Amino acid sequence: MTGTDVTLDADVVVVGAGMSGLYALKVLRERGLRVVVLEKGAGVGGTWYWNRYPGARCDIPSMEYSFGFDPELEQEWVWTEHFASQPEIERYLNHLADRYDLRRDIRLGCGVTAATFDETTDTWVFDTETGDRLRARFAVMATGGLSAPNRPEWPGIDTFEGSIVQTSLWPAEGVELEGRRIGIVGTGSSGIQAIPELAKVAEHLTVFQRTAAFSWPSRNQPLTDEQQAAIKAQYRVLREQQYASFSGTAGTTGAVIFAFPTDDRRILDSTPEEREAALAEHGFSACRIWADTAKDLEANEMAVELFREMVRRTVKDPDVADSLLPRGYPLGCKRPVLDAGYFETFNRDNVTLVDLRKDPIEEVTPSGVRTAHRFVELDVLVLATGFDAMTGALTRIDVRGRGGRLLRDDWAGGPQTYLGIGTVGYPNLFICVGPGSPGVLATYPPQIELQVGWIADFVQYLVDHGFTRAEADAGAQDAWTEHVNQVAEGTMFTAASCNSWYNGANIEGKPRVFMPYVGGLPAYMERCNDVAAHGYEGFTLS
Ligand code: N01
Repeated sequence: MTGTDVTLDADVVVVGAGMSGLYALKVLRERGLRVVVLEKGAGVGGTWYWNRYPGARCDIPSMEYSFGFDPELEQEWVWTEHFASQPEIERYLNHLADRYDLRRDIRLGCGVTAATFDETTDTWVFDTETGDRLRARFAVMATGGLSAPNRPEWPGIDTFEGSIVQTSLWPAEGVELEGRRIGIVGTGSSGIQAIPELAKVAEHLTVFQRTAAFSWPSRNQPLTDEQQAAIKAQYRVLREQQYASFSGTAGTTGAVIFAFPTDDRRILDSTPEEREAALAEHGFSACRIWADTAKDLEANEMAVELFREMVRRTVKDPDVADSLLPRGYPLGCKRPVLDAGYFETFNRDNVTLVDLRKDPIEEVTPSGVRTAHRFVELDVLVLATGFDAMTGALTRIDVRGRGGRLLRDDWAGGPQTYLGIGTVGYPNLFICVGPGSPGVLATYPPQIELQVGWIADFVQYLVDHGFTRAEADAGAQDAWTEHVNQVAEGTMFTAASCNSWYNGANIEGKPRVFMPYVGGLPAYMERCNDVAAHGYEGFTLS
């Protein structure tokens, strides 16, 4: 059997039916290709299917966190808030699946356990949890950047007799929370969104915090008909602004979120009166208006002090406030968080903060959590403990390339990609919004339209030209990886004190490598388009 006479179940298997997978199916099918999507979940939506914890919502304005490929769709769809909630986004993605007749090619409850490249036929063989086995020419990995949950392994965790739930695996049937003693571990975006909602229903909520976070009030509001109509009247212009913007977001359509530097005011040159005036005018955002905080650690620390001051002014108990002050890492190192009354929640009588830096978790027992200094009885333990980001979803699958090599082993020292899309040793496998692409740093729908659209063009090119194999070159991959590292150098993302999921520091044993491309979406797509214009240089086609 050769590359051309093998029997295929599909031309392309797409792994994952989140935003990338749905869009990949649509555009690959439009190119006349037979596509099958294999999805682990019982529904479509990816992130927006799994993360249904109380308070889950997007922190990108809904009018921009949506696809622009179909002007009719964007005119018809009605968003109800500036920042859409999880149920609304899940409905939107289900609507997409119906509107574009995608479901007939999606197999739900069909998680991929292994993908193996067959060198004799230049095809991929996919094994699934259901025992199904499929063969396709191309693998499009739409597995998501934040989809491999991180579950801590405290002693006794499996003995807990109450409900233990992970925010990113929240059961569709819900969790009994009303009047319960709830504990939550983790104060990243997920925890910070869940905490105010859990506090409203819990008999008592105990927040176990390891690292105090930066979070800003989202000022979310309903989106009025007038606001929506005004945006829709100029939607094409807005989309073009998004595609051309650094982070895929025009940022003109949401509630007022952040202040940004608008001039060259330096905090290092500011007077105490000027900083006080900034606090009075901008509140929590006062730390963000200065031009010198992005690369200068001393300036950054002064800005962080403004943030801390706002926490002290908001949280009534000085000891609790002190524990909530971010320390030891710079502003801008981690993904900013938007909240709805997060710091105010610690003024409630039914909320307790446990500062794990002073009082670490020692074990979980059948009835609660024991720390060094106390025992907290719980009915429900919520884990908002994050993800093995950017690589975890891929390395948890047994992906075997040429010569039986395993992706997990090849990436043991950190991910290596060409354009974030291809990786040496794994021909015909293309990664959506992967490490080495803007990925988690740019708004997904516009980024996906551009990047997954590029992948679809590439696949079409290969088919049209009769190529059965495309693999990234080692030289091109090394040069790209070096470029990705070089662009991130000197930013707060790579500061020595920055421990984040962007660089793998949140997962024990994970190599510390900064993973996304911080050069911005336009520079990234320019490079991808240039590669395409030169016959996909950097890939060997045969
Ligand atoms: O995860 P995180 P997340 N013991 O990794 C703590 C996107 N998102 O799910 O910082 C005790 O940020 C950990 O502590 P530390 C968004 O891109 C978006 O909240 O490692 N604590 C941290 O506090 C976001 O950045 C939206 O010391 C432990 C927390 O758990 C990304 O997803 C909403 C621990 C994990 O925070 C990830 O956010 C939600 C342990 N063993 C998510 N292990 C919106 O659009 C971990 N922690 C708004």
